[in-house]
Amino acid sequence: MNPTIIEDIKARKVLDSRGNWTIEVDVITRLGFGRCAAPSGASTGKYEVVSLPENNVDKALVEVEESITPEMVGMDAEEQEVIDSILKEVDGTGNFASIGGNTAVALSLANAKAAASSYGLSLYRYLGGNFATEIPYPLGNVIGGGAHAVNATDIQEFLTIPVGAKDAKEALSVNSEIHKRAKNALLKKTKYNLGKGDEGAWAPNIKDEEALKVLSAVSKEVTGETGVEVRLGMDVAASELWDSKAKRYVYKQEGKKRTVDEQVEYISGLIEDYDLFYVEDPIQEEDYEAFAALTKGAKCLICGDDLYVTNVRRLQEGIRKKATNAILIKPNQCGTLTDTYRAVSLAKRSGITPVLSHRSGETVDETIAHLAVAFGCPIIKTGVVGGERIAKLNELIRISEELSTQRGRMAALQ
Ligand code: 2PG
Ligand code: MG
Repeated sequence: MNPTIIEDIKARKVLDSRGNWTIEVDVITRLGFGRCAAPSGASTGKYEVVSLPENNVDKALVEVEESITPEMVGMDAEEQEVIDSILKEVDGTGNFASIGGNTAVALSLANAKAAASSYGLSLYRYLGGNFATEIPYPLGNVIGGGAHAVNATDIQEFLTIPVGAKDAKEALSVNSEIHKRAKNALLKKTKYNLGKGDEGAWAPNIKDEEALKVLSAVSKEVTGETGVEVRLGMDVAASELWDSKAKRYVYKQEGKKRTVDEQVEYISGLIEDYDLFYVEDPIQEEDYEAFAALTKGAKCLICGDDLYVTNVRRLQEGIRKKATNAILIKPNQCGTLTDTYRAVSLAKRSGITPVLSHRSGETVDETIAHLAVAFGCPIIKTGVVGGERIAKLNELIRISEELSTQRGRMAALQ
């Protein structure tokens, strides 16, 4: 009896962290069960696969019931590539404009989880085998604005990564301590005028460099007390700042507009001044050349998110043009596990660091924690606080527990 044969599929709509409807899928195999809910972005890349908007989740449900379930039932969930190509065939548009990238990603990941569960395995172990050994460093959003908050910083995310942490628990506790202390520092700075953005980051109405100063001071304080080295990062989400007609990056808080060259210079200056470890989308999504100009001299990770949209062809172009040295990996940008894996493996083969990431609209779905471990991504970007963020972070704790039990067993055998 093959334990991974798909017996049934159920799709439903559930709420995400912004209170929008999203699609959740259950895949039931002979001996297993997998569930996954699709996330959604606010600062989405122009070249992502198409997500059916929230008021169209009902259409997605009909699609799953009428055209996808009849194709998938009876198939082997272990044949992930075949399942993913069926999703593309049923869709027929090349970018999931018909069934929705959100529908596709929920089905694709739920399928892998069902296959893993059929063998009694965790998803990271089923996908990563014996290569899945490392817990990624959490890159957490502490302060932010842009498309994720009203009237806050221009740059979307100011992040911390506890590079000196010895394990997952220490890493998580350092990031959350920084988040708590940043609140007090920002309350003073903003005269108690402080809210939170979509990802749980503090959303102050201050200039970007002020945010960097606060984050830097607070991180140093926490490092001083814990001994854990912490580095800073940012997601500029520059496509959101780019005015394509004026050909300028528009910073509202500063009242400044920057040309492409000025943008490269500005970001290089911030990298230098704040010893940044990580900078995502410092340049808008069409401009590989300016990305390359920045990456050339940068002593930090320059990561493409909207630039690549987890798309192998766009990554190939980036590699040819030496645009970045890191790529953000978001399964819902490409719609299938197979394509996600292809992007990660091309990146790794090419010396590009893959960073597994959440979206700003999330559920408590924990799948990306498993993908980061399975694919050997050294960094996971998934926020610091909020139920939908800690769902992934706490899963890392569980995975690390499992990994150390296994290491203990191996050691006992030697
Ligand atoms: C990003 C993400 C996640 P969104 O830009 O990297 O932080 O935001 O999901 O809104 O695209
Ligand atoms: Mg981004």
